Amino acid sequence: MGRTVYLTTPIYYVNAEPHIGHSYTTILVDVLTRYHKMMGDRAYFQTGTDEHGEKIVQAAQKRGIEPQEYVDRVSDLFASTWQDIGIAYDDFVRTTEPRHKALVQEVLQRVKDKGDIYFDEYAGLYCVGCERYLTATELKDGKCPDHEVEPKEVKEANYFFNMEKYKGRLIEHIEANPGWIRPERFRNEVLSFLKQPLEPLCISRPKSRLEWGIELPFDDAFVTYVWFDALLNYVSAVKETAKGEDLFDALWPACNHVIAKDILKTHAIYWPTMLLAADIPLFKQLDVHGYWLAGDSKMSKSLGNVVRPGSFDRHFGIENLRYFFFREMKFGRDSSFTYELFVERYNSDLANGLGNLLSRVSSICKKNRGGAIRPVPEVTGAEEALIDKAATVAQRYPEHFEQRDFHLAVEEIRGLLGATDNYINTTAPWKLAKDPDRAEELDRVLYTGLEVVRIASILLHPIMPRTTRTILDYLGDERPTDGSVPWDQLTAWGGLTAGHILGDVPRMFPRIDEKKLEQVSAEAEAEAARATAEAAGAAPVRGDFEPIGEEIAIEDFAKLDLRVGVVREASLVEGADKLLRLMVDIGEERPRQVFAGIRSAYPEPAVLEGRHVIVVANLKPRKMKFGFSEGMVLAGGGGTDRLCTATFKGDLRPGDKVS
Ligand code: ME8
Repeated sequence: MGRTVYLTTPIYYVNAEPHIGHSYTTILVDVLTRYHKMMGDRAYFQTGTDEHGEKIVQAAQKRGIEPQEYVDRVSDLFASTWQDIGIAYDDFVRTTEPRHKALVQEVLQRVKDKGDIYFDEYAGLYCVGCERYLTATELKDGKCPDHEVEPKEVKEANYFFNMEKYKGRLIEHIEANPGWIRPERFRNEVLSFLKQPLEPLCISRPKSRLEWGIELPFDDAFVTYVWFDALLNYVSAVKETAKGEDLFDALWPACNHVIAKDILKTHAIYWPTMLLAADIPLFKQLDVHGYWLAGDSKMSKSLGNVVRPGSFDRHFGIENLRYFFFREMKFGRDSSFTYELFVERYNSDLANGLGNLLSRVSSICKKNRGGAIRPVPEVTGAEEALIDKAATVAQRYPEHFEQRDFHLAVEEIRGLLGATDNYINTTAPWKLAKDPDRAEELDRVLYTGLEVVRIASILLHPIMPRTTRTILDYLGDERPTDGSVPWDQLTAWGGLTAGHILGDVPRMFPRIDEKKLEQVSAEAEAEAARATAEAAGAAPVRGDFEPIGEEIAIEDFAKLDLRVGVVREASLVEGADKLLRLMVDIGEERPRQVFAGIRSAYPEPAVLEGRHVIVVANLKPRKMKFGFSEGMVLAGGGGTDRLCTATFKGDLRPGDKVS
């Protein structure tokens, strides 16, 4: 086993749905995790949601629901979005969980006992969007530069944490560890900020103003300020993981935070001073990236210019977005996100680049060699140049990843693919195929073209895991990329296996045309207009959540005649291992016969007898092998092991309408 790495994303506020900005950091950490695993390291990936604070309460109030119900809903949305787009995190922490609350209270007590927390009165300018007091120098035209709203003046008695006491030790640490905050620009920014005295950090909110938070262990009239609470997630969730393990000693020394620059101050000043006060060693690394911009502004829910990961995935494929992220953004700098730019990069690098190289070489191989990969041929100067280039790219790739120069790694892969494209154009295998005397040359060119695609797929694997797995399987390289095969071996020239027969060419990276681009951009604009109106205070025009499938109108729904049914008889169906035969009474002369695919959940069907269910009563009867099915019974959890019929609590009668 190589090194251990503990990678974290920020825990996101649940006042907004996940958008492309959050997705970037989460995808970045997912890619880093996969990269480390491929290199043979132990990588642990944690993300989660930040659920306390004023703006969460405001968001819940706006929807007329309790904060707990609201945070449950949006936290689930974050977790399911990450799962839907293939993010492989190890733990998802929520700040409303008992494991987290307990640690926050323990740390507060410890710091209080040390004398670093005191009670005082304070007046300042508070930005609810940032959930912190801003200093006058941070304002732009009197407004918060990130949220473009004027902060409000707040004056109240609260508990304060004496950050100034730890400033000297923090400066020493930053100076002694030049790479601790990366890129260097941000390190310098922090050092220059630390030249001024550090104002005490207000770490409480009186319950009279805000009840939604973790109660202070030493004063039950107050809750903990959301940042003092949130930052501790990085410790609480490894002290007690979701599986109940204590991984703190193993992981904490290897903790690498990844954030955007909006939360630099909280992570580079609040957090380390908190750790010093709590006698917890400092984290290992802070990596800070720039913003994805829409036009000139940071993409954010409050500014109403968001792009949602789920809808992006449906339109264009999430792995293509992952590629775009890594190709486009220089770590630490801002980058623009537009659909036009995405499509341009996709078409040139993936449709015309990697995809085209794979399909043109494959089709010549299939046409002239029956798809068979021949043994590694003798090489000439032209191939040697490519082999050297591939070796250099593979050798520098980990250096670029370690330095967070991801765009350079991608640039070099593009260079390798471009050089191979030129090589194919020059060697013209389609011409070689017509000349039987040049069979050996053809073998060499086909091998070289496909071997470069294989190596490029290994290199792109952390960025596009599913897509590259498809290509690697197609090329016959089924070796695992989990570190069990050393990196040098995976990327060494000659990995294609002689004798492998190519199957059907996977249809990769179809070109995206103008029409599709226009359609998606128009939808995105409409969505942005809706979100902007809502952010400006208008009542939600429609629910915040994206439609899961195709939307239907209320008139479509009204066509369904749903009725309460009571199961009178339930039995197995011979010769159908998924079905049960139910006789369901919906208040008609005789019960209806319904065949339902729920046998896996009810191996003893008699338990259903007497149960109230929902029946689709106006479904056209369907003739089946075993007789007519005269309706449908609704069940939840299809495709999972949680399958069960929908039922009622309450005194309903057969035939009652369900609406
Ligand atoms: O700040 N470009 O949560 P948050 C790039 N709860 N990254 C972006 C982005 C954009 N346009 N928009 C968001 C919080 N992000 C706190 C964190 S941690 C203890 C508490 C990403 O929901 C980026 O990682 O406002 C940024 O730092 C984070 O989302 C802010 O998420």
